Amino acid sequence: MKNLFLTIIIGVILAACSKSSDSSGPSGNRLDEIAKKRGLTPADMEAALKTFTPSGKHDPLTMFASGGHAGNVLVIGIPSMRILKRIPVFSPDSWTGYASGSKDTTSLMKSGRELTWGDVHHPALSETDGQYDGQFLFVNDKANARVAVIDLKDFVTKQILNNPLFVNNHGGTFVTPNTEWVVETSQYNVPLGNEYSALENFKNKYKGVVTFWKFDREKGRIDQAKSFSLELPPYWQDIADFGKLGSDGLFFVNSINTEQSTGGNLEGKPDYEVGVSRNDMDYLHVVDWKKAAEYVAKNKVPEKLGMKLVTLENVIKQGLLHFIHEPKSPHGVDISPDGRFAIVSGKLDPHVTVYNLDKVREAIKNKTFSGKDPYGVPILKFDSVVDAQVEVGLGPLHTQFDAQGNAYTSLFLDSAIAKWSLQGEFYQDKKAWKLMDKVQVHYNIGHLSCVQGDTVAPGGGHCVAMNKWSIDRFNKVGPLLPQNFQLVDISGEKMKVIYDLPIPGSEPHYAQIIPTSILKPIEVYEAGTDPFTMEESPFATFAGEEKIVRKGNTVEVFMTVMRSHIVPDKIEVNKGDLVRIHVTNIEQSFDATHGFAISGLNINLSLEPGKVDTVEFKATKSGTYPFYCTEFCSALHLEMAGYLLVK
Ligand code: K7E
Ligand code: CUA
Repeated sequence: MKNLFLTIIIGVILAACSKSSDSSGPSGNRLDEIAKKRGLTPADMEAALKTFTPSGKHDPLTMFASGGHAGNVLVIGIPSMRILKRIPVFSPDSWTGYASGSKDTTSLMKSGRELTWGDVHHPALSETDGQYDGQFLFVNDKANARVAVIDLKDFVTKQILNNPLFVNNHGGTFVTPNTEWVVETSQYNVPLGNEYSALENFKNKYKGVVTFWKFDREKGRIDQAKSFSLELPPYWQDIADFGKLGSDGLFFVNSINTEQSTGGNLEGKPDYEVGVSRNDMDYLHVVDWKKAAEYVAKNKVPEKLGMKLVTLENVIKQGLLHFIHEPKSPHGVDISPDGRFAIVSGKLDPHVTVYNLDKVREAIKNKTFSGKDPYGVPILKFDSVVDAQVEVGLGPLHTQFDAQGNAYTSLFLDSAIAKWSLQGEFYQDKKAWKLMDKVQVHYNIGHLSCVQGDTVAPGGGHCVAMNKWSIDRFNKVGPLLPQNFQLVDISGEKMKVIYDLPIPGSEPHYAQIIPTSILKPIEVYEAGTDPFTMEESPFATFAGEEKIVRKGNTVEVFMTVMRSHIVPDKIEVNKGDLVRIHVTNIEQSFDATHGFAISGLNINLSLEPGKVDTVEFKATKSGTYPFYCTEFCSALHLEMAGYLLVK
C-alpha cells in the first residue's frame, strides 16, 4: 500500500518535471517550479521522496555506527539519515554527563588505564539465533585493546574491559550467533602484557592473541573470569567474523603481516607498507571456538595476567587452529547469511575469494593439508576449499548481503560498491558468482552496512556506504572535512545513491542497521535508579529527604532536581573538604531531563528522569561557585540554580 502510494506520487512528480507547464494540475505545476528553482532532476526528486521523513514521523530503521577515534557510537535513523544520538564510550561527553564530573562514569571510562579517548571500529549488536535481538551493543577500542558493553535499554555504556594480554586490537567486536562470546583479536602484535622486547625478537617473543570474552546476558556484563584467550602466531591479525548455521562453531580472522616485517625504514629497511605486502598470500585463520571453549571448560588452563591463555603449542595440538591461504593484503572476512561461504577481500587483489565452509570442515576432518606454517599450524589445501574468485573491482574491503542471494562489496580504490551473486539452493537458481552492478560512491568507501546485512536474515532495501573522504560533497569547512555516509537504495536492479550525510566526527568504520521495532528502550528510569545497576541507588533522594551531612572533612550532599528548583540551593564547605553531591532527578515525565553544572569546576551531569548520579571533588580553592541546570527544562529554567561556597 505504502509502495503503491509512493509510486503514484513519484509518477505525478515525474510527469510534472517532464511536461513542465501543461496538464499536471496546480500542485504538479508548483512542484515543477520548486524543482526547477532548486535545479532538481527527476532522480533527485525520487531520492527526496524515498528519504524525506515528515516532522513527527519515525524512521523504520536504526543504524549504530562507529564514531571512530572520537571514541563514541552514533545512532542514525534510516532512511531520513537524521542523527539521533551520540553514545559516549571511550571519550568524555558533557551532554550526557559522561566522565565530565560524574564519579562512576569517569572511573568507568578510565577503567584501569588513564585514557580519555578510544578508537571505535566495529559495533556488534547482540544476537539470538543469528539475528539482532536489540538488547546490547558491543564495541572495540582499536587503539587500546578494550571492549565495551552498551545496554540498549537506555543506550548507555555499562562496562569497559582492558585486555590484559595485548594493547591494540582490530578483530572485534563480533559475537557468536547467540552472543555467548564477544571476540577481540590483537592486531599490531606485542609481547604478552605489552612488556618490552626488542623488535629482533618479533618471531618468538611477540604474540598474536584472540580473546573470547564470556557474555552474561542476565547480568548484561562480560565475565572476565569465564573468558579465555588463544595464542596465535604474530601475523598482525585483522578483521574477523563468526560462522553461523552450518558453520556455527567456527571463527575466522585475517592476517596482514605473515612476512613478519618489523620496519626500520630509517635504517634503510623497507617501510611496513612494502614489508607486509611482499607475500602474495596471507593466512585466513580458522578457529574452532566451540572446541576451544570445551577444552577450556574441561582442562585447567593456566592464567596469564588474569586471563586464561592456551599456548600456541596447545592450540595446534588440540586442533583448534587451521590456516588457509588468502590473497593479497586481505581485509574483510564476511560469512554469508546461510553460513556456507566466507568471503575474503584482498586490498591488492581485484577479486573476492569465496571459501566453501562445508569443504573447510571436510578438509579439517580429512587433514587435506598443503603444509604447515613455521609455527606448525596446518594449512588447508587452497583448491580443496575455494569455490570461486569473483572479479569485483579495485580495493575490495568488506561484504554485506541481502535476502535475494546478492553480496555487496565495498571497493576502496574504485570508490564504488559492487553487487554480485552468490550460489546455492538457498539462493534458488540464480547465475552464480556474477558481477551484477556497480555504483559510484564519494569517496574512498571503507565498510558498508546493509540492513541486517551480516545476519542470517538480511532485510535488504538499503545499504550505507561509509566513505572516508568527502572532498567536494559539502560546504567548505577548512582543511579537516566531515566523513560522508551515503544511503544507497538497493531495492531495484540498479543501486542508487539517494542521500549524503556528513558526519561531523571521526572516521566511519563499521555500522549495523536494525529494524527500529526490535529495539525496546525504556522511556524514563524508575525513580531513584543507578544506571549502572539499574536498581535503586543507595544515594537516591526523594522530595523532603534532601540534606547536607558533614563527617570530618567530608561533606555529603543529598540533592534533588525537578522543574524548576535544585534542593539544596546553597552548599557551604571549607577549603580542603572532600565534597560528594548525589543528585536525583525526582521527575518521571518523559524527556524532563535536568543538568547539573558547577561553574569553574569542570563538572556537568545529565539527569534524566529518575536517574541518580554523583559528583565528587576536593574543594581545593576557596571561592564562590554558582551551580545551575544545563538543560532548558522549563519557563523558569534560568532560575534553576544555586551557590556552592568554599570558605
Ligand atoms: Cu576501518 Cu573494519 Cu577497522 Cu575496514 S576497518 S575500513
Ligand atoms: Cu532543569 Cu533547566
